[in-house]
Amino acid sequence: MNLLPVKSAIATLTMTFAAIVSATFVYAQPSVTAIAAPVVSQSWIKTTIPGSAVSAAYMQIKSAAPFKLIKAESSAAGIVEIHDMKMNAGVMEMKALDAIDVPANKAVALKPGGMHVMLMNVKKPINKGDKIPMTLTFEGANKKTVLVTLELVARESAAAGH
Ligand SMILES: [Cu+2]
Repeated sequence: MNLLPVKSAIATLTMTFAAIVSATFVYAQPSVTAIAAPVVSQSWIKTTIPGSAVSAAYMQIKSAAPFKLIKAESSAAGIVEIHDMKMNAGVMEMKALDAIDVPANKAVALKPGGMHVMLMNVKKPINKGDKIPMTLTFEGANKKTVLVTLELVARESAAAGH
């Protein structure tokens, strides 16, 4: 019999907690939708050269709010990294980047000879017209991340390297 008041106290607490949670949720909802995810266009991926298990993906990224591209993943490759290429003493050098800055309203181009998403340990040859899935993780100024999924169509590229 003594348990009854305790139980109802718990019930009251639970209800209060639920009210707080739903109030927060309602408040948070508009701010989540206010920051739109970056828009990726003109995306494509290079066909693999026979005997080679590397490829590179290119695209244009544009966003109304500042973001950083912090990660790229694809089920088609064992390793996916964000790379940049620079001429160093007459030699093209490639290096891994931690992130690519995407400023507000300024298109960022990943293109042959420049920044690219590098795929290594590609699981099977990528042929012309193949569709390769990719997921990009962008981090906003608020440190929240958004995922953008792509389907990259494979194209042959005359450009050497990546
Ligand atoms: Cu590379």
